Formats: sequence, C-alpha cells, structure tokens
Amino acid sequence: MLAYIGLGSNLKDPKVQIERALASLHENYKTELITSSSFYVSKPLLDIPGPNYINAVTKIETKLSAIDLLDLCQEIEESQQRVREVKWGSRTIDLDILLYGEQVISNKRLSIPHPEAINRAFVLVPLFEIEPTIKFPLLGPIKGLLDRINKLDVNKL
Ligand code: ROI
Repeated sequence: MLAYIGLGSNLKDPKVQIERALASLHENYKTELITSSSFYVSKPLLDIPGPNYINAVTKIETKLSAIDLLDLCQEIEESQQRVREVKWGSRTIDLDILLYGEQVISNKRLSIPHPEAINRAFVLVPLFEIEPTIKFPLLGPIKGLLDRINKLDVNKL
C-alpha cells in the first residue's frame, strides 16, 4: 500500500528529530521510504507561542495495515520522547498518517484522510512537492485544496 505521512517538530533540534523519524520508518521491515519532501519552516499554527516548526511529508510503501502503521508512528513518537504537555503544545516529534492508499477510515483511533491536513499549508505544500497530481478521497485533487489556503507562511528550509 502507498501511504503518506506528515512529520513535524519544534523542539530539540527539529531537523534531527525528523531525520531520525524517517530513518525509523525505513528500518521497519514492512515499510520502505519512496520519497521525502524538502524540509519546511513555519510558525506554530494559530500563533500559539513556541519555536518555529519544521515539517516534511514522506511517501512510503508499506505492508502494514493502517492501524499497525499508526502503532508504528506512535512507537516512533514515544522512542523520541515526545512531550505533550498541553493540546496544541510544542512537540519533539509528530507523525500523522495523511493518506493510506485511497481508503477512507474513520474510527476511534484513526481518521484518514487526516481531517486537518486539507487546511494546513505545512502539510499540503510538502505533499504537493512530492505528489502534485494526487487526489484526496472524497475531496479531489491537491491543487484545488492548495488554492483555498494561504501558503505564504511556509518556507523551504
Ligand atoms: N504548527 C506548525 N507550523 N507545524 C506543525 O506541525 C504543527 N503541529 C501541530 C500544531 C500544534 C497544531 N501546530 C503546528 O500539532
């Protein structure tokens, strides 16, 4: 299955955190990294105080089910000592499954496509870089989604 994962970090050397998480995904024997976007810098969403974020998106080929992929992402977050003091707070690393093939999934643990992805330039801009013709299930081509949002606040590192 092809899947796309969004990565974000704004603590403890964000670039290193994202590189480490990408390496961990690749180390999983059921998962292979196909392409990763450039790294992008942005301010915390909603101007919540905190250091700037670095974000990237990676395309993977995986034999894991969606829920097993979520478990893997959460294991990686834990192994990098993610701290989550408050909702929307700073974090060492965040991995979100954006898309899992063309599947639509909605249960207690998972919502795919990721419901916030389509509103976030720090997700859509790097995804567009690596997959400019991708279509979101139910929502259509990424180009149309990108045109609705402000991209000014996301810059290549
Ligand atoms: N803001 C930016 N710029 N990048 C993120 O990855 C990010 N992640 C979050 C919140 C706190 C919503 N803000 C973010 O989870």
